[in-house]
Amino acid sequence: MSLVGIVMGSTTDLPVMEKASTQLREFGVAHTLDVMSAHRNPAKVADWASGAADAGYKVLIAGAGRAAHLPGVVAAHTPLPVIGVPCLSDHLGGADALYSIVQMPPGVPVATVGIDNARNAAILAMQILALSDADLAGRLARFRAEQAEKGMEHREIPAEDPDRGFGFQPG
Ligand code: AIR
Repeated sequence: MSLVGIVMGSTTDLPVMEKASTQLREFGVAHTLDVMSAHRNPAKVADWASGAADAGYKVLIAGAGRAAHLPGVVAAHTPLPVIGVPCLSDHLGGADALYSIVQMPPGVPVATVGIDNARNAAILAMQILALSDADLAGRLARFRAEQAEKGMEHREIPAEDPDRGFGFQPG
């Protein structure tokens, strides 16, 4: 059964939103990907979002660009937590979608990640799922440990060669 539902406003968003799917696959979390627009397919969006909890989803990820109303509309139709991904378009550097998604008025929140940061949306979804799933919590802990390992570098710089150590490529 799919635990995470990923939805996006257009196939244009697919290259970004696929990163959420890739990350969830790496975590071994079953999920679905759907494309539907909040203004081109409003009835379909309402239908999908209002049925999501009964369908077994636990978290929804919604990505859109420009006047990115999809995450807010999805959140309006479900009690499930919704994570919004502002997608970069060819105007305004993605700030249009970011502000649209992050500025939900009080009452119906959308947890918003950075512009095009669908990967973080998947990790956040995993963290929510891990609250009630010890196995997922273990996978998340391993992911954190691997990440910590990759992010560190240690070099010994001999005193007689003061230039070494600057501009090195971590290897
Ligand atoms: N969009 C589509 N319907 C509602 C919105 N906000 C967004 C898509 C995409 C952008 O408009 O999420 O990021 C351009 O979509 P398209 O289909 O015109 O290329």
